[in-house]
Amino acid sequence: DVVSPPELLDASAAGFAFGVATSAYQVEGGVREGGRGPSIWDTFSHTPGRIPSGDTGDVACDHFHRFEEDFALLAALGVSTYRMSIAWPRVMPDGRAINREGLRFYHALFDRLLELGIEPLVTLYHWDLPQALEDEGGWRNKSMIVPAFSRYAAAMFTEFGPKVKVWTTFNEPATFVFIASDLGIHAPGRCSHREICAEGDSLREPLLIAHSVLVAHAHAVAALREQSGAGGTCERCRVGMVNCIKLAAPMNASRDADWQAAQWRMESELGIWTDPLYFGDYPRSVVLASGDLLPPFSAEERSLLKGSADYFGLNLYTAQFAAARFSRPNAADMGVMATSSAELNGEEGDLIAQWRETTGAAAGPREPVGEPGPTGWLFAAPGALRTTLNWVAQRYGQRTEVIVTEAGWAGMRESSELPLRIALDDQDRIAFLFEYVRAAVQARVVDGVNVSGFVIWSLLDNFEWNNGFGQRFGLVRVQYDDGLRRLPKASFSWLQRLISNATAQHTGARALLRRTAQ
Ligand code: PNW
Repeated sequence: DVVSPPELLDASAAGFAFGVATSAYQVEGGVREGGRGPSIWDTFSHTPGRIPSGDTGDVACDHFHRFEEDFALLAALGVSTYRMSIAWPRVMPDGRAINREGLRFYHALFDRLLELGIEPLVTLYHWDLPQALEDEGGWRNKSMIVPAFSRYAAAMFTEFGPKVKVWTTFNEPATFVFIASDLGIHAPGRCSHREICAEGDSLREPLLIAHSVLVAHAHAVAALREQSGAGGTCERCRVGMVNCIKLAAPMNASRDADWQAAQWRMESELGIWTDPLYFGDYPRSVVLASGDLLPPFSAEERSLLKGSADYFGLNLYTAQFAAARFSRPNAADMGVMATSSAELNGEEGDLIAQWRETTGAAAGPREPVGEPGPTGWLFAAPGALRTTLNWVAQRYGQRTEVIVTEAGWAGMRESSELPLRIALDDQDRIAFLFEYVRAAVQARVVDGVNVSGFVIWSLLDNFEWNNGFGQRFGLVRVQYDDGLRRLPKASFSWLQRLISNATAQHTGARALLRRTAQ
């Protein structure tokens, strides 16, 4: 019998926990209900000019009132996992004092998910910092924010530990640190102007924040470990961090320097977050290149950080080429560099410039890889997922569990001017997801990477940050101008079929094995 590729895909994807994702500010709405306090995203979206479309998350998908309906969609899809986030300002309006009403809202959500047999994968921080804490310096104020975040985390583990077993501390620090505090196009919108950056050096502040975020992660995980033992309130709980990367691909694959440039970008953009979780410290290349802009970890922090992830959460959307800007053969070998930025000048000084460029601080030559979509940044590059999964396994060990926590596509023909019939027939999203799931299957089955789950962004069209409601990532369309009606797209039915086939074949294969064994 010839097995057609889709069937093969179904069979091999059988072991994946499939899921879909959302985040609080992007879907909930109800920003002034249930005792919720303001977050930096409320402030940001209500500041004229910040979000070009003028959109805000005030109502968003109104998930706050419609979660029952949305969870019925999850059940119909057949996913085993639902990735979502808790809005810190909903459970702690000022970032510190508990709001019981907020807790009740999330209890209701988790109860319903568990009734449906769906495992919640819960992010503590998907960018919606309580405004009150921002007023005290936010992530720039390490001695304030680290204890505040770990108290919040500990309170959530205690409260929801019996219901939620898989936790994420942070979603994509790279995005909220560099995009928000450097480019200034995400909340709180810092440093879009040089004059508000310390010493006019736009990297100092993001690197200081990066450091605070990692230390806050380490302390939150320590709090979880105290509760996750036998008999603890968060018994058998697991925790990790979610990071994103645009895979860096060498522009000229036969040029060593381009491979080094690509590796450098992987280390400075992904390794900067994930090396500390596995090795207890930043990549050497990052430490050398950033000099005194990046605060070092104390010995205690290093030991808290090392081993602080039970799984590797990977958001992988796309890829970009990397090319060395230096003709000197070992220019990208950071081992030769001075350790303080003050010592760096001349050619080495250029490496700092390159570092800025590769971290997104300045626009640089970053040719996209793949097929363009409507967003400007998201090009379909399924091979990037397989390669990145292999990069992770090589660097952190083949047994490192990886969950693809996000992959998704904004549709080409989903704008509101087009007839619904066309907008709902999202064949481009199906093609994208098919290739990405297959890439993850190949990483697992062929390459032996320990990929355990595949979560699609997103269940619903939602508030796409600085792009407002214009970019639609949902498997389900939300009719913003027609009562927020939910309309499943073609990709919804496609995923439904994929999951039920995969499950059936998994069950079938197990039954067969049992019979053979007898
Ligand atoms: C993610 N990249 O951000 C976020 O986690 C979601 O909240 C968001 O809605 C989704 O992607 C779609 O944009 C990303 O440059 C931002 O590769 C940038 C990238 C990836 C993910």
